[in-house]
Amino acid sequence: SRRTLVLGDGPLVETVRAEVAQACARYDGTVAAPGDEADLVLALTTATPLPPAAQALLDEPADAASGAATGAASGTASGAASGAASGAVGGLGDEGYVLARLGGVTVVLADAPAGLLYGLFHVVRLGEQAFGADRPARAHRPAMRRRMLDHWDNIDVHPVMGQVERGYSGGSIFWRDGAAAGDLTRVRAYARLLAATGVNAISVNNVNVHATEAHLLTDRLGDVAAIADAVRPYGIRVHLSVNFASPIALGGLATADPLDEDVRAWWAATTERVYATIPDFGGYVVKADSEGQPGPFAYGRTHADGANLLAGVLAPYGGVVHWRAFVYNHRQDWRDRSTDRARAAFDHFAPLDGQFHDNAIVQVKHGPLDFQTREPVSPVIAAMPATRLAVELQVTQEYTGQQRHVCYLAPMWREVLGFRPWGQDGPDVAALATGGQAVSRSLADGGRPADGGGLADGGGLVAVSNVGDDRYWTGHPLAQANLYAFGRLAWVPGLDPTALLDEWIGLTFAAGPDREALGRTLHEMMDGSWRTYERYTAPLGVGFMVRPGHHYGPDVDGYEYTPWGTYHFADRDGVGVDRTRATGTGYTGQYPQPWSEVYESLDTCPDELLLFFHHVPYGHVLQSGSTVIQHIYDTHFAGAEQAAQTRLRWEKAEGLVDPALWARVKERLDEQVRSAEEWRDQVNAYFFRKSGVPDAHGRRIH
Ligand code: BDP
Repeated sequence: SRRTLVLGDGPLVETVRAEVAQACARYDGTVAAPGDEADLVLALTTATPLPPAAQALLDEPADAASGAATGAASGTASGAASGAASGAVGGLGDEGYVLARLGGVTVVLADAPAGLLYGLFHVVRLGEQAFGADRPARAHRPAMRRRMLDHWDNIDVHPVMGQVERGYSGGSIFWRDGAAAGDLTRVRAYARLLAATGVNAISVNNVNVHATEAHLLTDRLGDVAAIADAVRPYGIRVHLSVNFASPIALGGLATADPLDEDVRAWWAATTERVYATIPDFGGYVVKADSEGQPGPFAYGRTHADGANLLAGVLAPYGGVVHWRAFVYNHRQDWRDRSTDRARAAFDHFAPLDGQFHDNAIVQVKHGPLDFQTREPVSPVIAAMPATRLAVELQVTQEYTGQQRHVCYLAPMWREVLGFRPWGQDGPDVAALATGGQAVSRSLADGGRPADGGGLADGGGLVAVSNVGDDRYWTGHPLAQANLYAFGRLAWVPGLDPTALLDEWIGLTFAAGPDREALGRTLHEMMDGSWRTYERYTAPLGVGFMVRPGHHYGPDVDGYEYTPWGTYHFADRDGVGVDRTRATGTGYTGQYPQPWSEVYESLDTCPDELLLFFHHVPYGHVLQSGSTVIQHIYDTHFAGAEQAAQTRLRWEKAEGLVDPALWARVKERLDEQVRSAEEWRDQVNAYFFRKSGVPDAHGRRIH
């Protein structure tokens, strides 16, 4: 039995104490008192007297940080920066900690209580390993300062979108029957779950702020405060999505013009009340001038004007505004081939670089379109060196199988985070979201952070949550891995997605004699599942062959003649969107070199993005050696086949796992196999009929 000692004061330290007491009760451990012998010491550096092992740590310098082990491995700015900051205890920041095993004692030391909490969860991740051989002291700090989940939850059940927009896990954990959920047990459990992954911020309502939800800012603020109280013990701060037209809708003003004095006064007074109620409130999230939401365009103002209005009123309290760059015309004319939705965010935002206040974070979707299975990285991320940018991912699987299909997304996110907009010698996306571009660029040029440790603050990482009141949290139990991986990547962006998957499997299915066999099965089912999904859905980066509205399942021409700007332009000769400078929309010009050239040229454009950038004949030969049409057939047959194999693996695992969980996954896999075949048959038939080219292997195309 393990003896654990916790030293320090403050509410978060109380959380650590409670966690330890609970674990001791479950695993037959003991809560030690100061002066007792202990196997595990969790202590604030300010606690006195520290036990000898902890004191020894304070006297010795620790290894350079692994907070951005990323970095260390891949040479990014985040790695270089944390290396530059001394690894010694001290300078760990609000959330960092040092972990070591010295003379038979495992020690976690932190300067601030949140660090102790994250250190405890690190010990939990290690399990018995934490008590093995001596381990040198290592400092761990989060790469991203803000690691945030946005909930697209409504209080009311929306007639079209349901309660959770793009939610596939039941109802909201925050809201029920048109009001706040009375019992916050679930919310507390969620906070604990998130803290264990490293997430430290949530936004509690939909970015499409409907009438009822708008009131969360004013007369329903108490409900937000209750959520803040429930998640605070786990180091999580609450943010709110607000409607840009609130001064009109809630304040009775005639305008929401960001430069109007009364509008500013209304926001200032409202924000003052918010902070009087929730002193550690995180800030506002805004979707403006996008898909029908109000915004500054109505008053002839820019998005910088809009964002700065809110940044200005939040600044006195240390709050931030997350201003989304997802702005485009959703009523475009499909006949007009010169309008390219992929260009929109850059065209709107890049010219505003340098105009945003320090506490205005421009939140950019990782791809230029909309969370497709395969997109290039958004060029906005490299285009605003004087702006704090957050990168937005979608954990909820709107376009990747809606939590009915197995689709482990960390490999995709890792590709996004590892993308280097200026080529191999430049910083990657993780470094830009971590440290801000100015710093990253100077590092790329061989420089160092000015004071040997102080990084400019990037905007961090944000994702749309996939959680609901479902028994397994995420509908598909295996979709939990995406939630877990998001938090871990926001803390250490360089983590290997496969190792992360195994970590999640090990922690989630920890018990039982069949643990290893089950682990192997899950690994095989999940590791390549994103690529499998890609194979049987829209080909070669062309995207959006989904059913309009709910976006589930194939609909080859579903969006082709609509105003949404998401087209594939398939005809009898070829398919794909010409986004070149030479003959197309010029989108490739939004990238710096070398990508601008790489994407422009048919010879160098990566196969998986070919149809995103080029319109080509069906007989065009890919770098893989296959033609486009044959690639479509081959991948669709293979993808559907792989889905069937995934189900087979699970069928063989019956009995290795809780029967109810097994049945839930099985039911989802049945649907995945059905849906994958539907995708295969529709996409193959469509391209066969368009092109008239038969399958080289003579397989039957329906
Ligand atoms: C799209 C979703 C829509 C969201 C929108 C957004 O279909 O429900 O409101 O993104 O990010 O992908 O605002």
